[in-house]
Amino acid sequence: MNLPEDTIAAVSTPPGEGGIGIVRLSGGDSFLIAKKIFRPSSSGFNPDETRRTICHGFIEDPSTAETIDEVLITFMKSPHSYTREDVAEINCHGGMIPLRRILGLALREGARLAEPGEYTRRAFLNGRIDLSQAEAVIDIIRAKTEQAEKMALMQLEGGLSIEITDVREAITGICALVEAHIDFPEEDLEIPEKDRMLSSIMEAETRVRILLKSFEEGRIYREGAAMAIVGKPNVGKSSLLNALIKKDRAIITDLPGTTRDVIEEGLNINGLPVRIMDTAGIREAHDLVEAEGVKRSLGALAGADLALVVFDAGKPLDQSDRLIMEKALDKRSIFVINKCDIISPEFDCGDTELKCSPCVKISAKKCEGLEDLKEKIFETLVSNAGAATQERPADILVTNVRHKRLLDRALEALEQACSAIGKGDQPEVAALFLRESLDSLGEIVGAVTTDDILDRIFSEFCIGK
Ligand SMILES: Nc1nc2c(ncn2[C@@H]2O[C@H](COP(=O)(O)OP(=O)(O)OP(=O)(O)O)[C@@H](O)[C@H]2O)c(=O)[nH]1
Ligand SMILES: [Mg+2]
Repeated sequence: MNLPEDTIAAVSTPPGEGGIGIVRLSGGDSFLIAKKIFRPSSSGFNPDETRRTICHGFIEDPSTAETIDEVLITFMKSPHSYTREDVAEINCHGGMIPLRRILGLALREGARLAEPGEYTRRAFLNGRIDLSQAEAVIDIIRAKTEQAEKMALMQLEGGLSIEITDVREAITGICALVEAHIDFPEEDLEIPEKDRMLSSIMEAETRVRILLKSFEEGRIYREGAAMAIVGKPNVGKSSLLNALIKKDRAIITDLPGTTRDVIEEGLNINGLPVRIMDTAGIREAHDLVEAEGVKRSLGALAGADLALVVFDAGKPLDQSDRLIMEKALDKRSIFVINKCDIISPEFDCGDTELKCSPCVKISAKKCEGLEDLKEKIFETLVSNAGAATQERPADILVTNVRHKRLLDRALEALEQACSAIGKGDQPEVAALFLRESLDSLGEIVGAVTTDDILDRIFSEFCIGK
């Protein structure tokens, strides 16, 4: 990897009209280029003398002396900038024309157009942040929920990097021990030493497993959740869908077996994107179409993060209800007792079977109890997702798929190293696996990396970041 030498420029604000637009220059010549196209409004302007300074003035085309725009320029001297290089940020009016013309002048005076993510790539190459922190920058820009943004910010603050670096150091120590034995093949490992190695590797495995678990916990915030409404026919599933999305989306009739297909709609619950699926009532099908509908209901249930199992309070619980409870047994579910406006004296809300999951009483028809239900949905879906646990502080959190894959690989390699030592294989074998785990973990923070990996990561950024 070569350290960058040239000076780059790009528009760093999104396209379209805005109050302010920013053209950003970074690199050794950025002050020089900015000064060529800038006429300061007061004398005594010398950005080279301070770490950071803001100057007011005008952008002028040096070849024609035409004024392009009135601007403020922030000059940040290396290393006191985002990229650790000299950076000049030109704040102009936020229209396409001034932005394009100022960028054009910067390019004409010697800058090169920045590639996507190149500023952040430079911040990484110049050692200001590591790779996982650079990736957190993309996640912050793309976050769709407040919680996802909070998680990415924690990653930017470096908790994950410190943990990974720490685990790598521990593995390096074990690796040194194992490699010491490569030079003395005739000496077998002594039992206590072997046990010590094994327990150190297992300790590293545990730390990697904790990180992997945090990825699963945070998934809902990144991707949203899928929620299936299931129950026997006519309990009010479609009525519930319509009530939740406040639209007359699904057909409602008093004939059991009205819904035949899975009907999907999106809903935002406290900032969490939830895909709701209304499904066909589950029962012994009466015809081919209904049979297919029931199959799809079960498919939707299987793929959902949460099941709303709906019961009709107008009738006592029966065998069909129990069958559906059973099918949802291995799912996170909420029992929804619907039609509470016409609750039958035979319906027992205190039924022990209803105690297996959180239970909410509603009337879909009268739109009652829906706020309670939404609260419960949110609670159940995100119960402590990403929060600190006994084994993990809140700021050590894996949110990125690339990191998850590398952690999977590292864990597998550690397990193989353990088994090689356990079986009494040549120490070279264990050393090889330990090195592999070190490399995988190193790729997360960028300690081990190639231009290829960097290209792939930074191509996901927008230009100007
Ligand atoms: N009184 C009362 N009736 C309701 C309530 N919710 C739904 N219903 C009625 O129950 C009947 C069935 O409602 P749907 O929403 O079609 O029930 P479903 O579970 O989707 O039925 P299928 O699609 O056939 O499985 C309709 O007549 C609704 O008006 C409620 O909260 N109170
Ligand atoms: Mg229906």
